[in-house]
Amino acid sequence: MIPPTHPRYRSLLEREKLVEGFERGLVVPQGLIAHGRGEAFDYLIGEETQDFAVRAIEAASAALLLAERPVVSVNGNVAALVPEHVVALSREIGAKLEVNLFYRSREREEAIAAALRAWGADEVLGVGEDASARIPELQSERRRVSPRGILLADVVFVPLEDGDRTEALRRMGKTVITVDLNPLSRTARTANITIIDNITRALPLLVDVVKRHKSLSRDSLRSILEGYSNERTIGEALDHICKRLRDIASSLRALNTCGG
Ligand code: PTJ
Repeated sequence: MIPPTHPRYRSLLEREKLVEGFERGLVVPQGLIAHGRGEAFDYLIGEETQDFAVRAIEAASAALLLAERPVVSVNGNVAALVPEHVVALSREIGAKLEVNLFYRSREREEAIAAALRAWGADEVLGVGEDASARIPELQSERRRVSPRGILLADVVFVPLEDGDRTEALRRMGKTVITVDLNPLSRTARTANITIIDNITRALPLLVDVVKRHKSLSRDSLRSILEGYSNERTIGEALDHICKRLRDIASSLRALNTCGG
C-alpha cells in the first residue's frame, strides 16, 4: 500500500496498476519496460501537461469529432492504466473500441475486452475471429485488425503505439492520433497528431475537451484542426526539454558558486 503522502505517489500508483495488469494477463513484460521509457521522458518534461500537449489534445478532439468512422485502439498498457477513460472517450465521440496488440494472444484479447466491459463498454472489436483483416505490409500477428473497426476507420486513436504500425496506418490513408511521452519516437514523428504527455493525464483531459467541443460547429472544429502542426508540437516539446535541463543545470551551478 503506497501512502498518498509519498512525494512520488502518482508515479508509484501507475507502476502498481501496470504490475496488477501484468498479473491479470492484460500487460506483457515488455509493457513494463515501455512504461519505464515513458517515465524517463515524463521526468524530462516535468511530469505536468505542457501547453504543446494541450494544443495537441484540442486538435485530437476536433479530429475525433469530425471523423465519420473513428476507432479507439486499446493495448495492454492502456487497458491497465486508463480503462475508464478510453471507454468514456469512445462513448463521447461515438467511436468503436478495438483491442489491437503488438504481442497478440487470444487470452490477452479476452482479458482486455473484459476489463473494458467492466467499465461499461458494450462492444469491443478485435477479439478472436473478429481480428480477421490485415494491415498491408506488416508481418505476423501484429497486422491483424477488425474489418468492422480499424480497417474501415478514417481516424484512429492509437495511444502508445509502435512505429511500424503507425507508418502502415498512415500509408492506408488514415488520420493517426497518438499519445507518446517520447517526442523522438517514430510513432510521435509519423502520427498526424501526437499528444506528448503521460496517458494518465492526457486521457481525462481529452474526454473533458471533447465534451466542451461537442457544442462547436464543424467549421470551428475544422479551423482548430487546420491550425495544428505536429512538427511544431514536436519541436516545442524538444525545446521545452532543452530549456528545462539548461535551467536546472544553471540553478545547480549557481548553488555551487554560493557554496564556494
Ligand atoms: O499490449 P501490447 O502487446 O500491444 O504491447 C504494448 C507495448 C507498449 C509493449 C508496445 O506497443 C510497445 O512495445 O510499444 P513501444 O514501441 O515501446 O512504444 C511505446 C511508447 O509509449 C514509447 O515511446 C514510450 O515512451 C511511450 N509510453 C510508455 N508509457 C507511456 C508512454 N507514453 C505516454 N504515457 C505513458 N504512460
